[in-house]
Amino acid sequence: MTKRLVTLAVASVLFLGACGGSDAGEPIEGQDVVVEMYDNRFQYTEIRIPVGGTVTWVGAGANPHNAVEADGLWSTESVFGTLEQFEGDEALLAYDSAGEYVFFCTYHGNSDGEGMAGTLIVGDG
Ligand SMILES: [Cu+2]
Repeated sequence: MTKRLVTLAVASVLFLGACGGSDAGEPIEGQDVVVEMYDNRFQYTEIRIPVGGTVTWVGAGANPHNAVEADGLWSTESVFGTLEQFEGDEALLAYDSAGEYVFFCTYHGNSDGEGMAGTLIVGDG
């Protein structure tokens, strides 16, 4: 009985640690990356993928969100059909050109990389 209670307590601490919002701004790197769009920030603000890699942009908040490249080179609208992605909505984009791209949410950020925004680095940038 005692042992079980201790296990539950540890699990609770881990759960709080994962959901405490301390992951804001952490970088992520991978071939196929999933990035949740919270109210009102991106799960990751620095994303690195190889040329040919993908990012799945997932709505994960009560507000509508999107990811738009600062110069309009790509956006989740192109595959999702609208700039309004809500909780559970997914837009998968493949990136075939190396580059360093600033992206932002048109509702909660701007093309200067302020507010809900981040940087995607494809290949060597
Ligand atoms: Cu947003």
